[in-house]
Amino acid sequence: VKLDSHDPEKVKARLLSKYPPKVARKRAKQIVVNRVDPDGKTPVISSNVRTVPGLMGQRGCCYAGCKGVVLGPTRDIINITHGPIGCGYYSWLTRRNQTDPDCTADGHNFMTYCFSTDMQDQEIIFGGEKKLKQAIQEAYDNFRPKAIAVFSTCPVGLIGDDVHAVCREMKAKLGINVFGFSCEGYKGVSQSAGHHIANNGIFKHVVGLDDTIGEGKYRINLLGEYNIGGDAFEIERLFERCGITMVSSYSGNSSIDAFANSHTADLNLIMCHRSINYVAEMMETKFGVPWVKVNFIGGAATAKSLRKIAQYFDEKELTDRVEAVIAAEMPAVEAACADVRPRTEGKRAMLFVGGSRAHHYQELFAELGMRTLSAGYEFGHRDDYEGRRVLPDIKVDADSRNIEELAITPDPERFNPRISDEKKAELEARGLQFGEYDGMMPEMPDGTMVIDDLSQYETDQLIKIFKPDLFCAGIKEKYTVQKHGIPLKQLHSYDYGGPYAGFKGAVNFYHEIDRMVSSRVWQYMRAPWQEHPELSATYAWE
Ligand code: CFN
Ligand code: HCA
Repeated sequence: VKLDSHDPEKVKARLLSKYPPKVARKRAKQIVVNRVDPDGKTPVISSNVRTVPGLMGQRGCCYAGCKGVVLGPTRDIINITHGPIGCGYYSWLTRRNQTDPDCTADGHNFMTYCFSTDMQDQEIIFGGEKKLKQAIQEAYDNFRPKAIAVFSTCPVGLIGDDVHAVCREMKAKLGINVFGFSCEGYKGVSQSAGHHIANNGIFKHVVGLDDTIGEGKYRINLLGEYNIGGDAFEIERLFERCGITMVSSYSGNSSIDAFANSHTADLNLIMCHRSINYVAEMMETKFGVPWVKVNFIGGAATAKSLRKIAQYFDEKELTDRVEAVIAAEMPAVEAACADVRPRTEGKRAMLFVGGSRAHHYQELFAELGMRTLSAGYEFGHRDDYEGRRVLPDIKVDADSRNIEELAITPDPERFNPRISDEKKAELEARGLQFGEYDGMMPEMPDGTMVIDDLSQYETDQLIKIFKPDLFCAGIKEKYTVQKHGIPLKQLHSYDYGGPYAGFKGAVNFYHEIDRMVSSRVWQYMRAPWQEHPELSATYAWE
């Protein structure tokens, strides 16, 4: 399929032409024109590498990945940021992960608070452990939480505070679970390192603490779904209709008790692989819980994922119920799609976000008849791009050179393979894939530009060359893109919208995208520099 009149190789050359030779060489490996071989193999893309200093990138830090992303959405753990106040403030509800405090009897919901040690010069010079102890005590006295977690920011690692020793001491003193994370912002090359640290910590300190087998015939965990804009609520609604019991989510609207009990589930479903694959792998090794990849972004993807769950349990009762739910809910999705499609068909989008959404959301755009001209992750790894199956020997955790792998072995007392080898082979023969996920590139047409860790300069150039109908990214990109007269949809926070997951979410998304690409307002947009050319500037190297 020819995507556009532009030759992608020429576009690539143009993006690189203004960079100094060393930078151009590095970026050349991260800007790839896609080509999929008949066996599904794609070109190699360099990713999960340090951003070139001086390039304005989209990435966040290790602390953001650990505290903000993976553990932030849990409602009843008090998360204390040990560091200067800006770090806590930055991660205070900006991600729009929602909670339902009515879920637990005690009604604990600490998500609306921002807990921080507010580190000052005093602590930088004399050490911050004393202030951290006081903060933990104060949080305990005021809220009596079941658990307190401590997150380290850059200065903590630089001055050498031992947050783990403080946590052990306070755990013994208070008699509740207190645990710390060495997720200093500078670790690794992006938020991805923080995901790994969060996965390790929650597995080490919480998973497996409660062996009670709860109610429900079909018991699953939903991993890598953070309830942004209420996505997880919509997915849970579908689970309930189908008779599927969610033991724990990781970690949208989750609770410490659910994490502690999650190893008792029959199956792990992975939504965002990038952020949570480590927990899934560790749970499989230690307790024998298998995992399958799901995607609830898009009507067809949602139906497919529900069918995957039914296939795993392989019981007529569940299969019938899943089919009934799909039959009841799909018509509204199809009708909404048919309604907007005449206006969205043929429109062109670009998606640059995180580590999984730039892939997942392409399904929704395909349903709308829209083409993805170019896409990329901020911090995805090679396997997220190229697909795991074509990379059997890749060291998945290249980012995490300085992040300790937990040495996990089967738990002799509690290891319980949820499915026999014969049954697994039978299901595999019927098309259910265990422990597998698809990368972004095998599903994208030849000639698409796949760009890792996109820079602001490249964003401006892509927009000038392609003039896409829609650009999807985050808050840092939003206003510069809009000043080019191109609408920007935030695929992180969803702006003020959502949910976009599940059947109802797909309908919301169709309407939102219709509104954005059909609106004429962007054509009237005049950027300040167009009105007042005297304000225009040129790049130093031009
Ligand atoms: S909710 Fe997730 S879906 S967890 Fe991850 S890789 Fe971020 S916070 Mo922003 S929106 Fe984004 Fe993904 Fe997984 Fe979110 S695409 S960048 S670290 N992400
Ligand atoms: C993060 C969180 C973020 C930022 C979003 C954005 C999110 O990376 O620390 O840049 O708009 O989704 O909230 O990805």
